[in-house]
Amino acid sequence: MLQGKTGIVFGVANHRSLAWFITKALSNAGAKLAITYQDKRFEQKLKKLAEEELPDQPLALLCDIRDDAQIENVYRQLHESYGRLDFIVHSIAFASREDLEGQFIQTSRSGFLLSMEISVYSLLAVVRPALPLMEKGGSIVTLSYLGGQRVVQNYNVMGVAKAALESSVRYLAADLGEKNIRVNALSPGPVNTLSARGIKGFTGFLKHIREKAPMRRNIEGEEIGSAALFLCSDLSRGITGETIYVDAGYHIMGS
Ligand code: 1JT
Repeated sequence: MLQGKTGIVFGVANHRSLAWFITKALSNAGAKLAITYQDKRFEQKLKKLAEEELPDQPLALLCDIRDDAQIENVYRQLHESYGRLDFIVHSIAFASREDLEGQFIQTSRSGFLLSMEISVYSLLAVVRPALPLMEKGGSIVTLSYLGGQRVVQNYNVMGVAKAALESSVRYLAADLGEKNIRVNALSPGPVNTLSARGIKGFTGFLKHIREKAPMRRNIEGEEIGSAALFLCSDLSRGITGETIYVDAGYHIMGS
């Protein structure tokens, strides 16, 4: 499905990362890939994981998305190795633990700004310098969550960030449509990742979703990988500015 295409996935932390499930799906579909990780501590583990689980070894690059120089460096290396770019997957978010419990109204200025910078601005920060490499068009995919559309207890500042992210998807889609670059979001149901772990009541939350969702189950990482593959491939060539739920139908329910 992606033979002859080149892409980059931002936000791989470990084998549970949604970015990792997406990387596997894209690699298995024949894409040439680069992956980025935030912290040098992840490097060895990720390289080993890539050797064990991917058919083709990706460029693995360090990238703190708060640093424009590191982003520039990533694209410089990508340009040298692959010469061009067809798709970008942005799977990056952050909020302080204390902002993901209690009341939204208690969110500090610094917590709010940090979450918005890392979870929202980073999308623009990784897309803008990629445009010269996307001369033949392309596909950009980011990861959202239902808490950006509805009030989901504890999601708090991340909900506000995801609302801004989904809006950013629409504005970017409008900006980039004439270059044949599409911009879309996936909105998965909750999955047990490093980000989710340690969130108060997360296990009970997964159970609640399982009981309410039309398909009576949670979502698996592979299903998010498949949806990302669709959005990165030409199968989705008529779709831009959209948020697609991958949640076993949970979001359609009223009660
Ligand atoms: C972040 C975290 C972004 C957890 C996230 C996230 N997007 C979805 N989740 C899972 C989740 C979290 C909560 C929730 C429901 C799902 C952790 C910090 C980094 C950013 O509340 C019901 C809190």
